Amino acid sequence: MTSERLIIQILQVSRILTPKTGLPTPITRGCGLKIISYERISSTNTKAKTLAEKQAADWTVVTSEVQTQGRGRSGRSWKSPKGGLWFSLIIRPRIHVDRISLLQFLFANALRKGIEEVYGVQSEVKWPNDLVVEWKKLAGILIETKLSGPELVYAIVGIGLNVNLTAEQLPTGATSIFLVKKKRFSLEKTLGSMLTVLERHYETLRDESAVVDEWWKHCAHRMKPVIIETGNSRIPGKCVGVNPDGSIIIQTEQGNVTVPDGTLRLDA
Ligand code: BT5
Repeated sequence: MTSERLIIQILQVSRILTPKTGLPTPITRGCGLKIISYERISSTNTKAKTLAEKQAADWTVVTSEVQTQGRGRSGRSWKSPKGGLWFSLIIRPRIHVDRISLLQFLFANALRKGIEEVYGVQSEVKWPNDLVVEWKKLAGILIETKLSGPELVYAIVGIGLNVNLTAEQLPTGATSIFLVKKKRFSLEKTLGSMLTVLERHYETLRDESAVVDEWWKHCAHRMKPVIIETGNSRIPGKCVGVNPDGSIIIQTEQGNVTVPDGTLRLDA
């Protein structure tokens, strides 16, 4: 048997999200979290997508102890042995397609805060979707979306956080909460706490500049020399900002260049 359902749990989050004065519709309807847990599954993002297609509710969460085919961006793989938090949220925010990229900054901010509050670990954000501690990757986020014209139908927010993993279980250049704190945490309890923090941050999606400012304030490579590698080019320069559309701004000898996607390295 490759996948086994363990528990379906409802975690009632304490707050109902309400619209701020003057704004027409709430981003969410207010929600209880339904958590669907597996022992072993190919990818929580893939499973969440199937459930979203079957009209699963906003803030349904799919988690698995092990992923056999955990996914990163652009077909890369994500190592997911037992000991990490591997989960995906189905969200249906009422936002225009132009604002989808903000989700990546919003969830990175929320995850950074959750890691600080729940595990007592200070991390920084790294473009486009990582959480790092001293340049070692602690967590990654994979956001996949379905659109209908200018509307977002749903987004799957996949989060991989190395909690109790040892150095032998991790790829080079990665770290875990265990390696930083020298202690292990209950995955079940900390998932509940992390989800509460994520939900609390969700409403900040309304405020585009606050989301981007918060991200930039905690950016590991703010105003530092970096190299951005894209499919066919390598752009060295100083990182001088990010845009709400998810792109990064690099100051080069030829002027500022805006790069929509790629992999960032420090130019040591
Ligand atoms: C990411 O991709 O960082 C997004 C990772 C998202 C994983 C979650 S787990 C739950 C959900 N279900 C899924 O199937 N996926 C999501 P990217 O920026 O492309 O980084 C991928 C690269 O990170 C790999 O090529 C490795 O170099 C490295 N890597 C792989 N596993 C890692 C791990 N456990 N910790 C740190 N780095 C890792």
